[in-house]
Amino acid sequence: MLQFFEQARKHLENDAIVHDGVIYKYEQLIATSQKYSGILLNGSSDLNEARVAFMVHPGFDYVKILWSIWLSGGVAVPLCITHPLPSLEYVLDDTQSSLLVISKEFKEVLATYLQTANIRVIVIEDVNEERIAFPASLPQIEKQRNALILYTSGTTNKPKGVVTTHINIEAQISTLIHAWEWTSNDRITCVLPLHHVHGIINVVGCSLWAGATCYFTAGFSPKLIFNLIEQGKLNVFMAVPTIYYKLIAYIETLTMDEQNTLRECLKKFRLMVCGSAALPVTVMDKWAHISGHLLLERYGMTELGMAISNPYHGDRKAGYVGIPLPGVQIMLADENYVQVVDQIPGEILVKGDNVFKEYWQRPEATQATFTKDGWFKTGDIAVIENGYYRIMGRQSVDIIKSGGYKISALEIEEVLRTNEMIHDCAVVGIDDDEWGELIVAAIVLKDAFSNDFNEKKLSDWIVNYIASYKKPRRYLVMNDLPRNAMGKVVKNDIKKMFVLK
Ligand code: MCA
Ligand code: AMP
Repeated sequence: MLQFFEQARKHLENDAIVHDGVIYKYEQLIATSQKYSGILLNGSSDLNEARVAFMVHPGFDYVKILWSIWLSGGVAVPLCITHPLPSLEYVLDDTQSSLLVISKEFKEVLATYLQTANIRVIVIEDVNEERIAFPASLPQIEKQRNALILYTSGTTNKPKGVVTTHINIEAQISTLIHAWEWTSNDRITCVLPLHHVHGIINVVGCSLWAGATCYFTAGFSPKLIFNLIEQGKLNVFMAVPTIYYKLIAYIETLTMDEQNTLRECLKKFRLMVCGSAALPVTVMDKWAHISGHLLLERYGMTELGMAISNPYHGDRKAGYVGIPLPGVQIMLADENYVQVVDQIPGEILVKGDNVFKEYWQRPEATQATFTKDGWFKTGDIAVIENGYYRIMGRQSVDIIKSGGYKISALEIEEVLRTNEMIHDCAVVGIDDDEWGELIVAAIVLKDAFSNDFNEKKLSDWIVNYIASYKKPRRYLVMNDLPRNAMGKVVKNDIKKMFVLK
């Protein structure tokens, strides 16, 4: 029996999920997931690692589908609910998913795909749960089997599927359960998207493993979050720095009385965590002033779950991500993968059960990302100072972190180059207080459009091909891109031009 299910069985009477005011107990979550496994299995005894894509709003439906995929032996492929069709098709084709589970409202965006694709489709609203029987039996799942494929952007133009096994997921969750002292009395709200690790593992995975309660609100809304907080519903909160920035901005619009009420409620929290991108010290300080809490910053990656964390008890140092989590081995290394000494920066290398298995059907990329000794190369640079790790940046200028999302500059450039107006382009991220980095693009126009550039038209066009969070927010029209003697675009010069602009 998979551990997540064993865990849930210990807490049958507890509230697992609260969604739109409806309470779902663990007992109900277990029963419904089992019933849905029967639907997915459709008479077979085991999905045998078939990829099952699902496009479902965060909430009870999302969790029941995820669990039913795992119970029936499938590999879960959560689709981003805001992606345009080309990005969805890319994931569906790349994973060769044979089954797709969707909420009714996503039929429209998938319409052209559904007309031609050879895939079994289940629309949740078309299933009458009352009338489904429990499957006669469920398969025995070995923990080394594949469990999840999440797509991550990197230094290639197309995102890669990160495959994690049940062993990996259990390691990623259990280290956080211990390190952050999760219990069944905890209550958290999920405000993050559920096609990435932060939401899936840290928030939903950990809370349901602990027998705690996870509240779902409709998307990210400071007002809804504070409503829950004021009602005393929550005692744990986790988010990316941009969300804390936005919550602070919202609080500053409230009256002093309202701020004081909120402060009293926030003081009662036991834990507030921040990560996925560097937490600016100014945000940490302001949040401490508002809430009385020093945010616990940690470092993670889709390929790893969480790897380094400030302590739950003890010093949480601003600007530092802490120390390695239990079960996670970290080494800082030079360009030859030789360990560097303290206070000398090096690339973060990681080993442990938490580390992913492979990039889906990309053996060369998988091989290239591990050293000969089996260390995973993160591409992030850090230094150890007084025992604490400080992230100094990334090796590649082509990886941008905006709003907590990892975004490939190359992927955006590839799309921009297909636009009729554009001859050449270079995408970079520039520092931004709210978003961490803001995506911007330097473009060289084709002659026919040199006097006729319409930024809005380009901006409206691009979201047909990439998610809106990947959209460049500013453009700079140039005659030529700056290049070095080898003819390579000098992206750091482009960054400076935007800052000066
Ligand atoms: C949206 N907008 C942006 C960006 N995104 N502007 C600049 N840069 C951006 N990146 C604009 C929109 O165009 C819109 O403006 C307005 O902001 C609101 O858009 P919306 O999509 O509604 O934004 P939101 O709901 O306010 O979203 C902000 C957000 C979201 C909640 C911070 O970005 C988010 O959920 N981020 C978390 C991503 C995440 O989970 N990352 C973890 C990856 P207009 O109205 O003018 O058009 S896992 C990971 O990194 C590892 C494992 C780890 O360590 O955790
Ligand atoms: P993702 O692939 O979306 O999981 O993003 C992982 C990347 O986010 C890491 O490789 C880091 O570059 C970055 N990251 C995560 N947490 C932090 C943090 N606390 N400080 C700085 N960067 C972070």
